[in-house]
Amino acid sequence: MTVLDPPGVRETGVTAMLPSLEPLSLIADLSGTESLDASVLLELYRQLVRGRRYNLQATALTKQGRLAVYPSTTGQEACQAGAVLALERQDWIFPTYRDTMALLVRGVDPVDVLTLLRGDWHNGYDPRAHRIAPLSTPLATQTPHAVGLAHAAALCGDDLVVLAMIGDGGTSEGDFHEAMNFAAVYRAPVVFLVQNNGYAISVPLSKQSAAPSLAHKAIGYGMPGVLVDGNDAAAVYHHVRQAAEHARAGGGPTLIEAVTYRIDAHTNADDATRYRDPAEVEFWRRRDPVTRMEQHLRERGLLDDASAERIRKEAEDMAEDLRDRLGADPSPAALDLFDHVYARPTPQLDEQRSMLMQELDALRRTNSGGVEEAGQ
Ligand SMILES: Cc1ncc(C[n+]2csc(CCOP(=O)(O)OP(=O)(O)O)c2C)c(N)n1
Repeated sequence: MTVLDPPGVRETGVTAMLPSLEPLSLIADLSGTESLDASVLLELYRQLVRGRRYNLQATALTKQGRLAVYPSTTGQEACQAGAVLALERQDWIFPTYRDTMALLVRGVDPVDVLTLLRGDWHNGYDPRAHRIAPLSTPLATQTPHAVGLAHAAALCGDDLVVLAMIGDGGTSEGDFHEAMNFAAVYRAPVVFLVQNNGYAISVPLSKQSAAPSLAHKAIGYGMPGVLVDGNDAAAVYHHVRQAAEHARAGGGPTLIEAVTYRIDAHTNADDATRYRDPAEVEFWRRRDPVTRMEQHLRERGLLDDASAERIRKEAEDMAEDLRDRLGADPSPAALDLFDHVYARPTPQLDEQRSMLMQELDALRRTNSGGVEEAGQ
């Protein structure tokens, strides 16, 4: 596979000021990824195809009014698949709103993945069962949580690593800096994965950070920083796995910057043509992570037409099932509102619950029809 050109590092002369043993490794060769098992590469490809189809389907559902909001990862699938497949089953993931494909790769039901973005239940999946924290909409708040869980696990002697996912814009938040510092000082078993997709909504990276790369930020905290081609699933897999093994062995955290691109708008509520040049989008389309992996597998004789078709069909079936099940309108019961506030309801909540119950009963008596269902 080819590496990214350009690698995303600006020539600012800052590199010259780094200590000679600077911990940043610029990923400019293929070492490590070439030795990956064929089964790993094929699974990466399967997840890329599935993720791309899921992105298309979720975007279509927003247009049909079936999904309130969807932050697409079209173009970023290699980061999502590579990072999650590199983890062990017991490892935790702390995702942002954009990382729904990561949940899919972990095995969460696609409908449950989208529940929050549909404006339905507050969280569609059980975080403990899947070892995935809720999707975080406030930027970077998930990073100190990720470090806290990792540090607690280390104190308890639990063998687990935490993947803290964040966007390039999120790295400007105070929470991110506190999380990085705490993780480095306590050698918490965390892998910070920054998906640098070039923009924080309409704000380009050049207005976000003056650092030569986001991976360089690791240096100030005293942890290794790695800059990786985020459109190369094998490279992301390899480097996240290395960082996770380093953390698992007690080596502490690593910051990985995966350079990628958000092909779609920020969400369905955004018009990216107002701030992006079509030529730039075209540049990145030519570096599509799905076609790159397919080409690589075909060149190595690891993929033929029949297996490509089988993988495509599996992704199509997933999309059809998602369409069918998300097409049904949810019918939440009004009183469930009170069931998920506190483990033990407060007297005030009990009082409000019975008030609502009485109102619904009264409505039901005067209007024996549609309202009755809402109160079920
Ligand atoms: C604390 C906070 N401030 C502002 C916002 C509004 N906001 C939502 S997404 C976003 C851009 C984030 O960009 P980035 O971190 O690069 O992630 P991306 O959306 O590109 O994946 C902003 C500013 C927010 N959600 N939380």
